[in-house]
Amino acid sequence: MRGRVIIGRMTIARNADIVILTGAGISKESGLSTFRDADGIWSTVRIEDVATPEAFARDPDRVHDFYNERRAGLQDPKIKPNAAHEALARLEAEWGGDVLLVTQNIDNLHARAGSRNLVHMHGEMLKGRCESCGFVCDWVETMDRQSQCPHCEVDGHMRVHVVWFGEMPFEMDRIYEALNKCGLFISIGTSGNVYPASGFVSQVRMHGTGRTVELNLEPSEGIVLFDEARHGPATRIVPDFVNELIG
Ligand code: BJW
Repeated sequence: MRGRVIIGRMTIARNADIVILTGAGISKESGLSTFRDADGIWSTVRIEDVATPEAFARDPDRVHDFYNERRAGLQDPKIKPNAAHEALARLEAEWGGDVLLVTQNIDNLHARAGSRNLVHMHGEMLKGRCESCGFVCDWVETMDRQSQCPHCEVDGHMRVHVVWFGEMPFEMDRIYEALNKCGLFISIGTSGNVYPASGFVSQVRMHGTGRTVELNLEPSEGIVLFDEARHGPATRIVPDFVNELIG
């Protein structure tokens, strides 16, 4: 069994490709809020007011303010990658197969921890996009209705480079291709409420051959679809699970 690792009821080849999906729970212990927990972001603002294209068309100032506050919060020196982000970067560096990290999070903590094979399927808070020419660029400052595109120089068409409800998440072809051929799918810190990410575990079960694991504070909506689960804070269960995989 030298080429394989046994985890619970699963046997994983040490060169199997891995796809990891992360959600807001992995960044909670770094000081960033989740969405649907009792103290989460959606307990203070309504989705319809800040996270749809219609909200932005109706009241751009409100939407800019919502992201300006979170953008500034993310750049607070106290907000740093935690042991879970770091463990996933170590897995990518040391595992024998490909590791693709797909995050729903719009923070930059995975990249700062050292993950490189990374897809931000819901975009990035520290980027802006011009709705006039499509140019995407780093954006660390406040954004407002007067902000100018650094590429086409048109005023007033910049928006935060994130995916709102009703919009298509990024790099879906690349993600489904990886899900269909992975040997292991790991879902971390996500409630499984938001499509299409919530469907990744079913995609692996129906179209792939991979085993499926949930690492979350508590059982998610889709818990019955996973072969294995570990429940507890990400900073404990993610490093423990990575140690089980790579020793
Ligand atoms: C811990 C922890 C600790 C806590 N340790 N764990 C009906 C009407 C209209 C639309 C739809 C509809 N039905 C379905 C849709 C589609 C819609 C959708 O899913 N809606 C549902 C709400 C019903 N989806 C979309 O519109 C998406 N696009 C789409 O579907 O395009 C069409 C298409 C795609 C693909 C193929 C074909 C067609 C776009 C969704 C965009 C989501 N955007 C947001 C905002 C992004 C920007 C921002 O951040 O402001 O993304 S919403 C928000 O939810 C954010 C998150 O990425 C996303 C997921 O949340 P997440 O990460 O799971 O957080 P929580 O809070 O829900 O869960 C945290 C978990 O962590 C919990 O389980 C805790 O227990 C746990 N936890 N502490 C470990 N210390």
